[in-house]
Amino acid sequence: MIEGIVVKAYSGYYYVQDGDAQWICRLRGKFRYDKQKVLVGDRVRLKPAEKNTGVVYEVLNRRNELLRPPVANVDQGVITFAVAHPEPNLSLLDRFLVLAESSGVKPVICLNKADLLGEQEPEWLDLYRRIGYGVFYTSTKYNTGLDELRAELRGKISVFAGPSGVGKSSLLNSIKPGLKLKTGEISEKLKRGRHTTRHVELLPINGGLVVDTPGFSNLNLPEIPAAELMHYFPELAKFQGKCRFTSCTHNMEPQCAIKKAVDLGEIDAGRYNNYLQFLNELTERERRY
Ligand SMILES: Nc1nc2c(ncn2[C@@H]2O[C@H](COP(=O)(O)OP(=O)(O)OP(=O)(O)O)[C@@H](O)[C@H]2O)c(=O)[nH]1
Ligand SMILES: [Mg+2]
Ligand SMILES: [Zn+2]
Repeated sequence: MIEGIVVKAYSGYYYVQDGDAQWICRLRGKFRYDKQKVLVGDRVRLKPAEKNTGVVYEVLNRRNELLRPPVANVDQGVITFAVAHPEPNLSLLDRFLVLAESSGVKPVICLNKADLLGEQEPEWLDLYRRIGYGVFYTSTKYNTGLDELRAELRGKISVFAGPSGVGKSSLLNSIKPGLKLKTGEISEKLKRGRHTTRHVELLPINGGLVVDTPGFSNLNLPEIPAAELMHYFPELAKFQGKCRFTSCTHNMEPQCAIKKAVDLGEIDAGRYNNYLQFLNELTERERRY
């Protein structure tokens, strides 16, 4: 048996990477009966057949599983925004961060199109750095920050996510010349009414595997209990157990350690507002079901 990673799935064929070799596989019949899904990113055992074909016999345990895009065993999410065109939306960034944290995927933040602003990075970027997130400030025009980002991809499965037009595909093209992912102007994308990037595929880059995803501009919060939301805001999680009431949701309750920290400027008010907005959404959802 050979072990490898599913890098692509296409009309019933699974492309399994094992070092430099790629095996084009069918699934063993049992998968159909068990209704077991095989995802891009899965580690599988296969039995070789003729030439470079084979049959997948077994899927090894998954560490995690993303729904959108459907990828298993993701090490990190590179949440990408642009300095401008399109303007960064920090509420959407916080949504991506909550989604990644709750899926067991380490998020890092990439702010692209640095050339539109210059050397001085926007202040909010440092806020996220201080919270503890890895931050990359890049430009595919001036090739800034690309070496650092490239190094971060080594030995991992990374998913690039973020709104359409921020330059996810352009970044990957710059990191690995010859990749030739399609890129485009936002205006052209809107005209066509769809995104440039579509298929889910793990691309080998710099000793790592990377997924380029189509951008999206809205994102539902994951299915997490409202009471757990604070754990996905690392700077709020630190205050666990410090409020007067153990059931404190850090909203209206008196003697709340988090509200106090916001008043003192220890917690950023914008982040806290996004927390409250997400809390409200999750509470509404719990009321409906
Ligand atoms: N000024 C500037 N423009 C950039 C930079 N990187 C990419 N662009 C431009 O931004 C536009 C969108 O780039 P894409 O790479 O297609 O964006 P994307 O995030 O992959 O978009 P989707 O696939 O639709 O999600 C293109 O016109 C790029 O040339 C950059 O660093 N600076
Ligand atoms: Mg793209
Ligand atoms: Zn509280």
